[in-house]
Amino acid sequence: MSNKSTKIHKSEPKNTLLTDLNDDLNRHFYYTLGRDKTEGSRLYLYHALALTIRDRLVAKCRTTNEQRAKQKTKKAAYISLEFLMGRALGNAILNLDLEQEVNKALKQYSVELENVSNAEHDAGLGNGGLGRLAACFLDSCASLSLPVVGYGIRYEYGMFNQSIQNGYQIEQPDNWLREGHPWELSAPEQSKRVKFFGHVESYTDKAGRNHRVWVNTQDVLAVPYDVPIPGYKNDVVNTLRLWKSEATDEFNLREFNEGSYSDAVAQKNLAEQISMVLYPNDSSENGKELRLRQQYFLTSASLQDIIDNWIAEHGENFEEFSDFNVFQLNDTHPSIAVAELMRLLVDDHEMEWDKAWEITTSTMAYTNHTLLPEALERWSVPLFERLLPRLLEIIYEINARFLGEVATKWPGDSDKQRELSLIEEGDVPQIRMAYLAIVGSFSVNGVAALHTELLKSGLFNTFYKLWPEKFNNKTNGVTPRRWLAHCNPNLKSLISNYIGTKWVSNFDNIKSLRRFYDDKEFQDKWYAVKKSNKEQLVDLVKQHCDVEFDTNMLFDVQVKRIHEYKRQLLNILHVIHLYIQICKGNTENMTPRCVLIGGKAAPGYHMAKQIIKLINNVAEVINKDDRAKPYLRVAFLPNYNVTAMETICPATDLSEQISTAGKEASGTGNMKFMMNGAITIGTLDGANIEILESVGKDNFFLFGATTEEIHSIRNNYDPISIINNSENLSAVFKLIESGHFNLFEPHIFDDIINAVKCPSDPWLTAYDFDSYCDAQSLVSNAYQDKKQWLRMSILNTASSGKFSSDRTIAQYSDEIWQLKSDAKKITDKEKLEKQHA
Ligand code: 26Q
Repeated sequence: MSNKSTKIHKSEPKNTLLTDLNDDLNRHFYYTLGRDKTEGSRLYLYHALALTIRDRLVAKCRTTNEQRAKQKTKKAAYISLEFLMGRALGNAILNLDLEQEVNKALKQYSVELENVSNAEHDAGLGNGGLGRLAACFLDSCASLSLPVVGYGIRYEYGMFNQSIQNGYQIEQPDNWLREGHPWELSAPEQSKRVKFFGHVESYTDKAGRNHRVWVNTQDVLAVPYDVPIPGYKNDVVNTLRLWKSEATDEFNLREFNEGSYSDAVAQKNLAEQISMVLYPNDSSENGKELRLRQQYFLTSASLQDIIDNWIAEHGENFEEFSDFNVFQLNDTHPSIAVAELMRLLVDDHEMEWDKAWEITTSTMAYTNHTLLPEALERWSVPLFERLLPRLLEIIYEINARFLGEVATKWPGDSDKQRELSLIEEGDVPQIRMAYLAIVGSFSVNGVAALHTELLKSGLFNTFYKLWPEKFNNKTNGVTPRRWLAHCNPNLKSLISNYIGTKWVSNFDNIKSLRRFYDDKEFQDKWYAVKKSNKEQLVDLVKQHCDVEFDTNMLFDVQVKRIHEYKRQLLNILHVIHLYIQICKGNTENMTPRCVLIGGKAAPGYHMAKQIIKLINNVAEVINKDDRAKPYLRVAFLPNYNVTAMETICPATDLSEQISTAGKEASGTGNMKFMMNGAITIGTLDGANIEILESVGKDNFFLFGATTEEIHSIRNNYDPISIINNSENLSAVFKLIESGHFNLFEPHIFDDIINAVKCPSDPWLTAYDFDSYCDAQSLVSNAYQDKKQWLRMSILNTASSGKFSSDRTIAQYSDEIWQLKSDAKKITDKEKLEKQHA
């Protein structure tokens, strides 16, 4: 799928051979896979259909690459340790506009597309928001016809599978490749070598120039696997290139020849370990050597790939390199790219330092995704020195020159030097990766308006003073193809019947729905769609949680990674509050609710795991209590993932976005729910603020302390007196402390209780409780006015235009990457071809 391979084959088969999808499906089923109808299992049909679709993707990918090679356009590389792609089949069928043909072809096998699609494993190569954002971005880049390549790691094991035993999270490996991955094509001939360990030597060449050489290294091979990324009905197919690590041949041979077979095998294992498993987003995993090896492996292989492609076209002339290339670093995870590009240019391509620095700082752009200081990556200098000795030298050199600049700006200010240095002093000095990313990039962006403001005024304030022009905001978005058109087909049809189909590729158009928010007939249809989506979720919850949800009740949903700042705890405290009201008989006028919570806790995150246990125990008590049944049902959905969200967000009435203000950089689940007509209950945090601005305060349930208030609250925060002064919260605590939810498991919730009661509780759970309950009663009242709720629901979808990742990517492209869309040229070319035919 790369440019190179397309040049070789002069007599490739004509695309026109791929006309009859039915024939292709049969051919792949009977011949490629060697099956016959009696063995027509779902899995084989899935594979046959995937190969059928893949053929079409490969053909379009080739045309896309050929066009771009001719046009010599600027390209962006989106470098990310995570791409949370989910399933590919349904998305590809939608984007290639093959729904009808596929349904027709499947008739002969007497199966529905949905059943075939269910055989696909999620590509779970990410933890959560950051990884899924990368996947939405790829969809938007292809749909906007932008030349963007994704670079990531082909993890053998993705995000762990979660099951629940006795209320506790159990992690199981996600062997997602076991049954084959039909979407990838490997290109071993384009493998790259990545160096590790060894040491650095110097020599002076004949011209008297000093060189540093990194020698005696242990090399690992990076083998590319390309995954096609189709644009929406535009014939563009971009590429996601995922690297797999393998041992180099001579590496094995050397050990083997020395008679040490087991050492050779051990070395091979060490090399293959690099792409073995995705790291969970877990503070206990910080500083792990294997993670640094993954980061360098991805970065080095990807930069080499881009430079090799450049040299194939331009030779060793890098004059125009930065006019044609830009790199977007998805958080600090690949930020070693700054030093690696310097190394490749200076050491391997013999460029002067200043010239190389000019290229680096005009091609690197960095996106920050967190405001939590503890989440900022640091690597110990001794580890770096052992693993990547040449890169450490380069970082020292970058730092020395940078601190020179700092001294010019703030002469004699040694505090500033210490504050901004890429190296943090201490017993074991640490490299501050975010600082390396800022110093080496021409653009630094946050992912929501508030987040960017907080970066500028807080975490990166001094850098902002030094280089205000680098800082910019790019509010996140999600792709309306997967998150509305694909996952909510009934709503897609309803919307299209009223406003036409343009909204799928131009999501601004969704605002035309506003005209119908008060239209009785439209409302009735809207209601019917939501109801049928809720039926699907009822089935899912029944199957995976063994809890009966009822479509007449309010579906109140919080699904996301489990983290204290996201405050699943606040949610469950409110559930307990409702339960107390039921037990007291205060049920007059109570709105019946089904509360669904789902998400994974990092394996080493004790508190998050305790919260899962509490949710499950509370659910068990409430669901067993007949008094609660008409009013309240609670379920914890195990193994929340992309595919589960595709059933959850179309069925949700109320979207819980309740993080402590100033902690959630953006959030993207909030956008998926909004698009599907859920109403948000949320704090003024991350992109919630922009959602509220778009939909208006009458269509959003706002509560909680603001970021500014939080600073002053912290100074004399006294949660115990807050609890004592709140009738509701003290009742909730009394019930938990009585052991009502852990009758035979004494003290298991003590940590949680103490955390909320602690004056230094960073998440201010007790502080926001009453305000949250007030907002929840407004929700309950609003839901009883069915017509009013429908109006709000329609207005939420109609106001979600801004939250399309197409808008986000257009801004990245215009304001950071400066790419040109090749949409028009490709269409023109196709027109010409058609004329010739
Ligand atoms: C770090 C060190 C070692 C191992 C793993 C990690 C690690 C891995 C993943 C650290 C962080 C992540 C992921 C972070 C993430 O998903 N952040 C979310 O990004 C979204 C997209 O911008 C935002 O919407 C969310 O607010 C933000 O939390």
